[in-house]
Amino acid sequence: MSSSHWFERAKAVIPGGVNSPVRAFNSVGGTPVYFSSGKGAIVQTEDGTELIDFCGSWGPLILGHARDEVIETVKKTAEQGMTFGANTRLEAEFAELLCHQIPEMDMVRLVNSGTEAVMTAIRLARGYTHRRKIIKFEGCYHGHTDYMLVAAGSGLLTGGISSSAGVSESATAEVFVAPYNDLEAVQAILAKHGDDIAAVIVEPIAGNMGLIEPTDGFLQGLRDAAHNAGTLLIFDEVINGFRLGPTSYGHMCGVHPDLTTLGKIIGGGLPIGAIGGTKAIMEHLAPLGPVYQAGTLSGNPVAVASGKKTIELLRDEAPYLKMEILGRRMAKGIQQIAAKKGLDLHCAQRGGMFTPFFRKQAVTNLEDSKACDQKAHARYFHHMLQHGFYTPPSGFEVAFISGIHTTHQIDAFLEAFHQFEG
Ligand code: KE4
Repeated sequence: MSSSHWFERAKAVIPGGVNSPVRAFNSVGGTPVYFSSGKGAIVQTEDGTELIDFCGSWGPLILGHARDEVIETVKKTAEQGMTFGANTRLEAEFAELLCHQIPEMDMVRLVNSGTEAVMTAIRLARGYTHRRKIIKFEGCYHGHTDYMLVAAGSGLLTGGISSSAGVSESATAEVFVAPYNDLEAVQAILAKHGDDIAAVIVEPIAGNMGLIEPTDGFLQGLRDAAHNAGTLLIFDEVINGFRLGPTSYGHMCGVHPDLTTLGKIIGGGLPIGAIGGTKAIMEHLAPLGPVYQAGTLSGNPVAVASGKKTIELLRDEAPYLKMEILGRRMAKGIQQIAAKKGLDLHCAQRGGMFTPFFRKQAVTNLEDSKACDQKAHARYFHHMLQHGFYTPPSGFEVAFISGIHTTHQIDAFLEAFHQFEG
């Protein structure tokens, strides 16, 4: 049965036929591709085709699909029992590993998604500071908690909406939004409302309006401004965590947030999220402290085993230089081909992450990203798909090169891109 067959069946019983809006191909058009299996960088589809995958399930698959050692440990763990709702040694071992890899984290609490991690981090910041208001950035996406759905990125941008119906005014009234990379805007908000701001939350490297890096001094500036205002700084590293090194981006760049949220990679492909921070803050979480948070499947052995094995492999193999080299080869190749063809395109890249922005100038914030030619992106997406390459079906996302992709696959991508006429 084909993708369109399954899409028609799904639409009858799942809203929009998808369990997450970005998969609906709304911004690129056409019928969403149904995957049937994956191994390494290759996926098979229900249409009997094979694709080289540069979406990687939106980030978790830094080791590629179905990495043998991860599958092995998941199978073995599951055979011992899927979940207990009681403590397991695995949770302690995984928490020790995460805190070892991210030295700024004294403690960590596991949850089941990035959204849950952010929701908990915000509640913890409010409980710890006894303040209410939050500062976030336009185009950053922090999951679908009510008050984070303001000028959010990812699927909201893809769907052309900047916030969601069903979110109460009171929830969003407590959120200030600043342009990404605009430190002065943050300083102005803190100057006026500082003593009521619980936290500033930011993606240290933005990945939900396409790939946008922080300008020099932006993150340190946020760190200093938050500290001076008695406000917590939260790095949402659901994408960035373990993406550029076997640790957090905060540890790598030397700007240490008060709280870090994690997800995606730390689950190795299974549902997971985490909040980590200093003991002084984290001990405000129940059952020790007054900030409540809970989850039936939080820290379940199967997801933890998958994540722990993934982090151990990243620690031991450190495929990061390889991903940087392949990422630069990709971005440089795309840039050179676009220039030859006279295409207005700027390819952002960091490590294994890249986004071809369909405009000439560099992109530093949401306004720039929205000014890109999304129709050209859609044509690029379908051209690459027809040539056997799966990239994120949205111009407001990041494509991922994993530790398993090869130079040959990058060159094959570039060869296909060379035939793209814009
Ligand atoms: P989840 O609840 O989807 O696990 O994580 C939410 C989240 C939080 N923070 C950041 C920085 C994120 O990027 C995300 C989720 N990322 C999107 C794609 N960029 C998930 C894809 C989807 O919504 O299907």
